Order: sequence, then C-alpha cells, then structure tokens
Amino acid sequence: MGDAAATLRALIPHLKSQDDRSWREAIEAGVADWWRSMDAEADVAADPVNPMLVFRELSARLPMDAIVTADSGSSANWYARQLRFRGDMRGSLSGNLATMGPGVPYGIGAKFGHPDRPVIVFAGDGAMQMNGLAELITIKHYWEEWADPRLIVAVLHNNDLNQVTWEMRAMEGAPKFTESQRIPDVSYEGFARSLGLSGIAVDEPGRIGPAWDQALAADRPTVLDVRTDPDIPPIPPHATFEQAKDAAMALLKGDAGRWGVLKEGLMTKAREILPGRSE
Ligand SMILES: Cc1ncc(C[n+]2csc(CCOP(=O)(O)OP(=O)(O)O)c2C)c(N)n1
Ligand SMILES: [Mg+2]
Repeated sequence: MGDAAATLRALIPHLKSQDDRSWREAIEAGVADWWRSMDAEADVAADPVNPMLVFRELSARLPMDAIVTADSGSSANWYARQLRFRGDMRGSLSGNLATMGPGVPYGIGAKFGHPDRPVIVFAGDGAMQMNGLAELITIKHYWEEWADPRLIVAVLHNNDLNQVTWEMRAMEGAPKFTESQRIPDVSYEGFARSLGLSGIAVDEPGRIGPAWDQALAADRPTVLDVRTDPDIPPIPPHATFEQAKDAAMALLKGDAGRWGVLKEGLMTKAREILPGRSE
C-alpha cells in the first residue's frame, strides 16, 4: 500500500515502453468503427423521426459545461450510445434500479446545484405522464431564479412504453401488447407553453438540428416535443442470438408494429454490421 502519486512516480522508471502498438491500434480502430456505425444508424429513415438522430444532433452542439440527464426508457440507450461527453460536461441517469421518473427532477436538481450551467433532460412520454409534466410546474415556479435559464426537456414522443415493448419482444418473444404499452397522446410542448415556458414541436428529421439551436439560444426553459419512431430497436448492439431470435418470434406472432419494426429494425442492425454502407 502506498500514496498513489508517489507509488506511480516510483514505478515509471521500471516501465519499458512497448514498441508493438497493435493492441492500442485495434482499440482505436474499433472505437472509430463504432462512431461510424452510430452515425449511420442515426441516419436510418424513420417514421417520422429516428430517436438516435435527436441525440446525435445534440451531441455536436453540447456546450462544454452542459449537464445532461436521461430518464429510464429508450432514452437511456440512445444517451449511452450517441452522446460524446467532453470538457466539463456531466451526465446522470438512474443507473442501477432504472426507476422511471428521475429525468426531469435530476435536471431541476442540476439547475439548483449549478444555476449558471445549461441542463438538458431526455425523457420518454411515459415518464412525462408519470411525473415529468407535473415537474414542469416546479420549473415554472423557479426558473427565473437561475442565472442561466436554459433547461431543455427533450421528450421522445412515441405514444409507447417503448423500452418495455422491446424488452418483451427480445426477452420473452412476446408481441407488442398494445393494451398495456400504448399511452394517450398529449401535447408536451403545448403544456409547456401554457406555463409560459418555451415549447417546440418537431415531426420531421430536418427540423431537429434547428430546434436544438433554438432551445440552446432560448431565454427560458424549453420543452422539445419530438415525434419519434417506436420501431427503432433499443436492443443492445451486441444482442445475443437468443434475444434476436425471440424478437423475431414476437414479430411472427402478430406484433402490432410488425412491418415498421422489420424494416427500420433491420436497416438499423444492417448499419451496425456493415459500417460504411450507406444503403
Ligand atoms: C417506476 C417504474 N415503472 C416501470 C418501470 C419499467 N419500465 C422501464 S422503461 C419503461 C417504459 C418507458 O416508457 P417511456 O417513458 O415512454 O420511454 P420510451 O421507452 O418509450 O422512450 C417501463 C414501463 C420502471 N423502470 N420504473
Ligand atoms: Mg414512450
């Protein structure tokens, strides 16, 4: 046992530098490949907006001191895959228990801890209906006290409890059970505007980048209400054969989203397997 700094300094003279860079080069090539795949997957055409595009378009625009939070649901997957944290950026999500609902409260907490930093929240429409909409009222109550008023809540508006719809397909081979997975259609940006906050509706891919620019330049908190496609699979990139087989079985059993899932799901996975292919 020793002081870490002193111990490492004492170790350095005993280390020989490695001439063979192949291990490191293989990792660097793998990482570059990964980002190429992620880019290609975000560009897969969807109905109407590919959720990955929402994250990819933010990633390049993230202010260096941004704090980002994600709720539990499909957004946790896209957050992990598409955002590049750098500079002083910080991020949090409900890692272990994966409880739904913390996205907006974490964002509010971040604004109280760091009122001078921009905060971006990703939340599913299910999480917004659970508690996020009510928490917008908390934001209305306090936002004028914050030195930097930017708190952006990006809602993945897919009218579905999508993460679980996909978990049931991949882990249980069960088709989408519409009665439990479908949720009512609500205008999240309309509710935000009724509170005096800014609200932006996006229902086409070309509008995502400009919407982020507008929200990042706003003089008050903004709800970005994006119509995203529930048929893009949030399945882990290295899904096991069993999971892929179960998802396929679920579709064969008469899944409500069957054709969209097949088309967009296969396109997405193809981009992962064949990076560099544009179609
Ligand atoms: C309190 C709580 N209830 C239920 C779940 C199970 N669960 C995890 S994600 C999810 C669906 C989330 O739906 P939504 O917020 O609309 O996000 P989406 O996956 O559609 O993007 C559910 C029901 C949970 N993790 N926590
Ligand atoms: Mg949803």
